[in-house]
Amino acid sequence: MALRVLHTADLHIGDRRFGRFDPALAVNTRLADQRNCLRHLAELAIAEHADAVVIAGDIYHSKSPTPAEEDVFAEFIASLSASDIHIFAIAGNHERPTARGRASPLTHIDTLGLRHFHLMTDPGLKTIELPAGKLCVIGIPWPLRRELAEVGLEGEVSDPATWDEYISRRLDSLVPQIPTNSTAILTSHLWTSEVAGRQPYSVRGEPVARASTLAREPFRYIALGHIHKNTVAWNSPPIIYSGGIDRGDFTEADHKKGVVLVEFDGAATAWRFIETPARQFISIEMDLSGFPQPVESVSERASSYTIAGAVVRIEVTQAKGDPPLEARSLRPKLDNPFFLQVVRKVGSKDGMPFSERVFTPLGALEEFIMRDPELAPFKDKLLELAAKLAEEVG
Ligand SMILES: [Mn+2]
Repeated sequence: MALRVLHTADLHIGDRRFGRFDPALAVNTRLADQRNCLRHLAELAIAEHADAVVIAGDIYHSKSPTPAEEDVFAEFIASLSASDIHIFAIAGNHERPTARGRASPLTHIDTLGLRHFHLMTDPGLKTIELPAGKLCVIGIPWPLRRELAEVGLEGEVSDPATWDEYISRRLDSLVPQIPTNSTAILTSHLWTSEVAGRQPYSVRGEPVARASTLAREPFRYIALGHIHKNTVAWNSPPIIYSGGIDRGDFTEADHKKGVVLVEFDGAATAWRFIETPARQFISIEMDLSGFPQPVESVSERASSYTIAGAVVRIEVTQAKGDPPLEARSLRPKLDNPFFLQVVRKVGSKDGMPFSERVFTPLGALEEFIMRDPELAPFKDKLLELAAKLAEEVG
């Protein structure tokens, strides 16, 4: 009988980027995207007869999620446990409190003592009995500086070797506790040097381990979180970042988002990536210098994309004196984008852009208000008051 585990991470429930504040529900519209992806994930786990779901950290986007955000995760836990699917979770950097003993957004769920919910707030190990055999999960949450001393380390956090040694010492004490005849998995939230080396920026003192440090006997699979792009860091045993389940920004426009379904059948480990219904992000760049009808030019180009329901960024370069491309004139010409962002670059005579955006003081205020979901519903009133104020001060 095969044992099946669904690996996910970086859910970032409560990430509000590219959403709008919905005054009726008092939530950001992106929360519905996160709920949608999680519902899809629960349905997938049930349809694929998963025994367990492993969440490798960053369930929430912040350490203090709102009640509506907590409800999205509660619904996920409820639908899995109702289908007898276990959930293993560790905290990522977004939700792990830096002070020992302080409650995380996951603490209260753990306190409920649900039979199917297994939280590892600190490095630890949990074993459950399943019809297909014993499943043992070692969890190492996002490592904190204060934990270095717990394993007798005083190294420099900017030195990757310090973090690698930290992970190694944690595994030295945890691995011998793995029960015999169990299928063992490691889950953690951190960089791996194999992946960090491919990044255009350094890991800046963040926790990092070598894949070879993680790839210990008897681990059959290593479920990682922190990198939002689905990435295979090591082949045997598989060390994989599932990546997030929804897109967060334009750097992920071309990434496939999804989860990893792992199957342990006897001595064999097989896995496959399954896509989630992530929000589409579309970025269109155009040089419209000297074009008399920028709205028409952009809407014509946009017609070759599926704009409906997408987060759309239009980046145009215009010449000084061109009729400025404005989002409010463009929006009605587009097929119902979920979010529209227009970025104008104005070129000088020699064609070199000298300014990213052109703002009047009130225009700048409007931009500021629209970026804040709490302020956005009161935009008109705030702008009216600001205009009065501007008049008064002359
Ligand atoms: Mn993270």
